[in-house]
Amino acid sequence: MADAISEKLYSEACALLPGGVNSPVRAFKSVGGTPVFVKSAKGAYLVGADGTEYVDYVGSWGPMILGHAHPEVVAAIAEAAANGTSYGAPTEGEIRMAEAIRDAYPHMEMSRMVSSGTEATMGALRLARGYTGRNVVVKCIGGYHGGADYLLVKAGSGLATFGEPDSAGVPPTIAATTASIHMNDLEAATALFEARGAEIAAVIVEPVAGNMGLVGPEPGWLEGLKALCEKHGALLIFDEVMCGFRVAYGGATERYGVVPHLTCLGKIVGGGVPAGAYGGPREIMSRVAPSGPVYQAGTLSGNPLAVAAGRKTLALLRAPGTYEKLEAISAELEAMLVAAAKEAGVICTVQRVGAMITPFFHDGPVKSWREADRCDRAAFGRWHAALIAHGVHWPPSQFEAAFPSLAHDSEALAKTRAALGPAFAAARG
Ligand code: KE4
Repeated sequence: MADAISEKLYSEACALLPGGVNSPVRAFKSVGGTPVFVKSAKGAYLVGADGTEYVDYVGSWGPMILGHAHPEVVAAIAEAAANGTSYGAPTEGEIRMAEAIRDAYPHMEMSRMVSSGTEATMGALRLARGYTGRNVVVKCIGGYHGGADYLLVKAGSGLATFGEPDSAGVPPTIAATTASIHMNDLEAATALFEARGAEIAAVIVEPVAGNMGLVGPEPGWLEGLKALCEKHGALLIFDEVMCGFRVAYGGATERYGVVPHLTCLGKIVGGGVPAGAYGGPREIMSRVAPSGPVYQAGTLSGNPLAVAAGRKTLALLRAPGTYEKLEAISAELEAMLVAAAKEAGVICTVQRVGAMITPFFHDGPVKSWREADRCDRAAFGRWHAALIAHGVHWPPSQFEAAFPSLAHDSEALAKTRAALGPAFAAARG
């Protein structure tokens, strides 16, 4: 239950913004109740409209890996802003940003900055279609890659069939160019390629999925997808918008050692300022306008504020010991969740890869949407409401990952631990 001020603000917002929000998941629709309106944030904490302090695990859905309002990131943004917020002309900073991306992801010899993860995946997929001359893209059921029409697609009646719109406004002819398979189902991927391989431009996957809840790649999944793409002349695209710079400095590619043909980045790459990027080998990226025929553009792409925030964030993440510290924090959170669920006698499978974590109210491992879809959504909703009531701001959906940060110190974790008891008691119903 949110505070009275958030309630009032929400009713005002609903008169002016669809669902009272500027992005659907923020509306708490899948968990019920009113969203907390945020007044400020610092480190591991949000301050709600009524002054209530929350330990925050949404972290702006991933960007705030350093914690909110990191003083060096804020200073970098302020310094850049004093020199102008956007020029619409090239800057040296964009070169240094592309170098920093290449240092983390060596296969990204060239990259193009954009202003969101959606733009990054749209750019990469148009490039894959332009590069291969093919039209079909393949995604995972339960995978999310932003709001492009052909990505808002649900699986057809059978597996590996072509998509049907998963949103109003998406023409069936567009949805039909997208095929869906279950994550970690290499058999389905192989069958699809054998049936339609010559038409497939790209497979786009979250190598570590966060948008069906946290689901990691089974051994051989990523390697198998790459082999299929190479065999059939398609491109493998890793959508690392969420897991990039989070599951390792070099993301899933560093963690699992599988190098895709193209990578999409977002969230952390902009340090909390709107930004995204896509990139890969020069041989592919040189097809992007103006050096090649694949058009893609953006007024604020690579703007000085995003570049300043992104470069400072990546520089701070390169500090020695960063990912060991993040791993220790995330492992402690995982242990707390497991212990509290056990203590309450609640069936809950906690899954984690690095600093991405989800408690699934499901008996047994979740390896794809097949299992995720069988979670007890009502139990998660009760659990989430109790966390909010006890000062912990957790992603408001069973099908999202939570994002511990480097700012989640022992005090923040202790406050979280104290809230988990009541939360799992509420989940038990
Ligand atoms: P944006 O256009 O929202 O910056 O990025 C789209 C996107 C692309 N790829 C992946 C793997 C993503 O997770 C996202 C966006 N993630 C959601 C969280 N599930 C953002 C939160 C929201 O939609 O408000």
